[in-house]
Amino acid sequence: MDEMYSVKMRANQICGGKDVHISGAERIIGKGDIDTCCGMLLKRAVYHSKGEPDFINIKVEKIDEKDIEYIDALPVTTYEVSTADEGLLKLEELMREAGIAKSSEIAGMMKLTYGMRGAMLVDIRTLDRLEPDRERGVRVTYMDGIAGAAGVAGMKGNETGKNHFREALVLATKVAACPNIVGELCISDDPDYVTGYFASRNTGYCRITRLKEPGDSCGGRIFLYDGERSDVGECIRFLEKQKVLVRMDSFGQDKEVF
Ligand code: WAQ
Ligand code: MG
Repeated sequence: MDEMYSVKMRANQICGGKDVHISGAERIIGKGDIDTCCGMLLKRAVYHSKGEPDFINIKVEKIDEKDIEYIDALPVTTYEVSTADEGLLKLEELMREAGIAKSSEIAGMMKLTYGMRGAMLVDIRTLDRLEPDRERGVRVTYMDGIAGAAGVAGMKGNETGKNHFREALVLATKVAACPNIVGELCISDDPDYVTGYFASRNTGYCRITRLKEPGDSCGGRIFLYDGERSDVGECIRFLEKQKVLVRMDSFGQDKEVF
């Protein structure tokens, strides 16, 4: 196997003295794809619909193949809804299905995620926020998808390599495999991407076709924690540090998507 590298991109804008997140991405690729990958991620940052970044950071790091955990992608279900309100109700219903009682309070917390680079980590019993840095949130890194015969996973998508669904499925699969995480809520902060999801080991990856109105740049993620406080550190370590490749093969090598 080719030597493996982690590539991370993040782009920020300085807005009234405050750092605002514009774009970020995580990849795990072979050595031969470093230049293509960096080029695509740079393009994605520079031409982002959230605005022009003041800073773009690309970090390339060699990783050891032995440290990578392989996980199968969550099964996917799509729920068609016609309004954002209907979508939010569906989101709450799915949370309850996953055994989360305080679903409407948690859905309401999505309003507080604006501008965060990472996700909120919320205790489902107390609704306490568990992220060490609440402005930044917890950022899941070191993951990518592999799609067998489709070649280097994730090089497909639009001209900047962005494929919302594929990247979200990779992230959600890693998060669902994390100890003590019982669910995840996500709404894109990209103004024109209105499909979001709820994901968990119980429900799989549940796409909801409308969770906000077009043109709205609000969005974010909440990871739902159920466990002892003493285990939060291990949970965050897995999210931030564990190297994961997600097998997307069950999606039948759909070259359009992957
Ligand atoms: N770790 C933690 N939080 C993240 C990460 C990460 N690696 N990446 C993004 N976030 C948070 C951050 O607050 C962003 O503002 C927010 O999530 C949204 O990120 O099936 O595109 O990259 O079609 O805009 C859902 C796809 C797409 C649904 C979600 O999210 C579908 C999307 P975005
Ligand atoms: Mg975004």
